[in-house]
This record gives sequence, structure tokens and C-alpha cells, in this order.
Amino acid sequence: VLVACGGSDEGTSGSGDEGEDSGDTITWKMGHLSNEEHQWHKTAEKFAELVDEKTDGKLQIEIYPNEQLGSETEVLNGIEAGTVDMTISGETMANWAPEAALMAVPYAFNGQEHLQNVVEGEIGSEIEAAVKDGVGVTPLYYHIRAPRNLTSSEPIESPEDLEGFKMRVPNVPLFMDAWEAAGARPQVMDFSEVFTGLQQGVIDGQENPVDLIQSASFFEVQDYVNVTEHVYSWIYVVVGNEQFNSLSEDMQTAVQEAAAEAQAYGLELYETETAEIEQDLKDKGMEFVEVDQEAFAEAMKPAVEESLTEVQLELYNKIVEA
Ligand code: 2Q2
Repeated sequence: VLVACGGSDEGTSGSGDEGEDSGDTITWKMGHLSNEEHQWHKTAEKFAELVDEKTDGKLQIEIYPNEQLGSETEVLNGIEAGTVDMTISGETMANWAPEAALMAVPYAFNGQEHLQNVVEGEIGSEIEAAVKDGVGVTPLYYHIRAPRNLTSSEPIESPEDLEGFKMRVPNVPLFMDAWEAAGARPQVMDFSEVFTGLQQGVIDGQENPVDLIQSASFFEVQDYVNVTEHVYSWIYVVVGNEQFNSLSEDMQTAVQEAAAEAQAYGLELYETETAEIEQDLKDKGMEFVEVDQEAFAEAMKPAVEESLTEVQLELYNKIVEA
């Protein structure tokens, strides 16, 4: 099965309506921020293959990695406009659906099992419904994520070391509040701008799971992974509501079956790759620094509770008790 993926000059030009429909074949364009080797991209290719098989070629998915179709925020706007059809997104969707912030509250989850119970449970369903209503996208499958860690060029072992530390955070208001409270000077920047920002010294650091640290080659411009593990989160692979709802019943079922199989495939990659990625970062010269996680959690807690709205706090308390 030939799956067209990558190359912004390849693929079809924007049709401007939900998915490109040339008679019998519908084409969905998917933009995301990792590179082609990353588990998100490999899982998306698997998903595209399965969708092609299960719809007898009637639905094709073109995958554009490395923010080729725009930043996460731009692509979410593009889905709304009908120029893009799918993306991979999570807490950034809080800009449209506040409940999405609960996907990545600092120090709310105590590990993968807790996270999985929340995602698969009624809290996860509540967040999915809010995303559907507030963002206009339908979650098809999700990826569990490795914890987010802070990278830097000097070791950072406690919040005291954050004095004057200029760092990038994604477009997630809660992250701005949390890192400001911890003593850093956070600023929002698109993921694809981070490497240059670090290289030019515009920022001193950023925070991400090891797989995206590897995907964006941050090991070339950062020396330390400070093991803050400040966020355990998951992330959805989403399609525009219109694009999904315009499919026939059979095609919707085929897409949902493909999504379930792709999700299992992605979990397998996550579970087998994460340790290898960590070792790869060490082999490339990054030093993993043990930090005082309690101190970071204490420093961020007031900001987290301060910045959450009533609705978000209700969900937050359910998560912490889950
Ligand atoms: O640092 C990044 O840009 C990514 O890890 C994003 O934080 C992540 O994709 C979230 O913004 C998901 O909405």
C-alpha cells in the first residue's frame, strides 16, 4: 500500500472543503509536529494503511510531519477552516475547550497507570466531549506520553536554579502560570522555533518528553535533562467533526476500527521505545539530572489551583482522586 506522506510540495492542494473528495476517493491531510521517525508519525502511517485497507482505498490520509502544515495552533485553526483535516493535539486545545488543560496538569498524575485509568474512564470521556464541542474535532485515538522534563545547558535541581531562566513553553496558559510560579521566565513559542531559539540563546531551555527532545534534536543544543517529570499526559489524534460526520456509516466504522488498531500499535511503540530513546540521548551527551520533584510540585501547586476555573477544578479533583 502506497501511503503518500510528507513533502509539502507533494500531496493535493487545499480543496477548501472538508477533505478532498474527487468522486470516489476522499483525502484527509494530517499535520503534526514530530519528525518521521517519531512514534506519532509511525502510528499515523499505520493508521493510514489500515484506513486504506478497510475502506478499499476510498479514504486516503496524507501525513505531513515537522509542522509542515503549520504550528499546532495554526493546524487546529486550519481544521476549523477546512484546509487541514487531522492533527495530534492535547492541552493546547485548552485555548478552545478549558477541560483540555486537565490532560496535562503539573504533578496531577502519579504515573502511567493513573493516567490510563483517567483517559479510559469517565473523565477522559468528559474531556473528549468538551474537545468535540469546544474545538470542533473528534478524537480518533490517543497516545500515552512519557513525562515532560526540563532541558537546559546548566543543571537545574530545584526551583531556586530557575532565577532568570528564559524557557519556552507550548501555547498552554497553565504551563505559563506554573513555570512563572516556579521562578522561571516562560514564553510561548511554536515547537518548530524552539531549536533555533535555543541555538541563538533567545531561550535557555524548554520542557518536553524524551521522545520529542530526540525528535527535534535538542541534544545538539542542550546538555541536561532535569528529571522534573512535571507533567504526565496523553495526546489525541483528532479529525474535524465535519470531515468525520460527512463519512458514510460504514466508512466511520472502518475509521474507528483502524483507530483502535493504530492505538494499540502506538502503545507498543511507546512501551518499547522510551527506554531506548533515553539511552540514545545519553549516548548523544545529555546528562540526566535528579531534581527535587517535591520542591517543583510545591512551587507550581498554588499557580495550578489559582489558574484553574471552577469547571477545571472539579475535573482536577476527580483526577487527583482517581
Ligand atoms: O512542546 C510541544 O509543543 C508539544 O509537546 C506540545 O506541548 C504538545 O503537543 C501539546 O501542546 C499538545 O497540545
